[in-house]
Amino acid sequence: MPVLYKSDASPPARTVLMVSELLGVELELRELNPVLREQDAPPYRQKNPMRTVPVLDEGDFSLADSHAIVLYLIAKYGKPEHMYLYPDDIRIRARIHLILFFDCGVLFPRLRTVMAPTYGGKLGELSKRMIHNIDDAYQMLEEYLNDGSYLAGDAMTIADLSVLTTISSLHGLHPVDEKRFPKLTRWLENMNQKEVCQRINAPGSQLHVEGLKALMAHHRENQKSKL
Ligand SMILES: N[C@@H](CCC(=O)N[C@@H](CS)C(=O)NCC(=O)O)C(=O)O
Repeated sequence: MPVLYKSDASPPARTVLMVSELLGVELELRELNPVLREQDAPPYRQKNPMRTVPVLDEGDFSLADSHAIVLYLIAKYGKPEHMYLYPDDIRIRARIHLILFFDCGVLFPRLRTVMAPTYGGKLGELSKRMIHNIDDAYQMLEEYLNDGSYLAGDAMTIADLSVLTTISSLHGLHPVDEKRFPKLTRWLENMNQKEVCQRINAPGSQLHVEGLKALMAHHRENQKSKL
C-alpha cells in the first residue's frame, strides 16, 4: 500500500488526504512533524530533497509536492466518476494548472512567510507587510472567482481543494473580510460545507491555526519577560 507522510495540520497534506479520500485510494498514513523538522532526517530526505510534507512513497517511487501528488493519484486511480475533480476539457485543465501553480507559487508562500518565523519562535504577530500580502492574495482570488462560483469552471475541482487548505489556515490567522472579498467569502462558506472538507480540512486547519497562535503567544510572553 502506498505510504503518505503527512501532518494533519499541514495544508498541502490536507489536500492530498481529501483527494485520496474522494478517489477511494487507501494510503498508509505516517505522521511527520514539520515543526520539529522531522523531514530533515536522512531517510526522508532521500525521498524528498525539498524536505517538505507531504510525500507519497510507493517503495520504488516517491513524490513530493501536494500538487504533483494529487495529479499523480488522479492519473493512477481516477475512474470516470472522479473526472469532475480534473475534467478532461483542455481549457478547464489549463485553468486548474494555473490555480495549482498559483497556490504553490503565490498563495502558500505567503502563509509560509508566517509559518517559518513562527515555528522558529521569532514571530509574535503578523506584520503589516504579511497582512498586506495576504489581503493582496485574497484580492487575486476574488478576481479569479469573477467568472464563476469555483476557481476553474462551474464545479469543484482539485484547484478548489488545493486553495481551500491554504486559505483555511490564512483565514484563521487573518480572516477574509466579507465586505472587501464577498466572492471569496461565499466560496469559502460553500467549500466549508462539503462533507470531505468538514471531515478532513476543518479539524486539520483548526489544529494548524491554534498551533501557530499558541507559538505566537508564547513568543510575546518571552519578549515581555525580557523587558
Ligand atoms: N509546495 C509544497 C509545499 C510543502 C510544504 O512547504 N510543507 C510544509 C508543511 S505545511 C513544510 O514541509 N515546511 C517545511 C519547510 O518548508 O522546510 C506542497 O504543496 O507540498
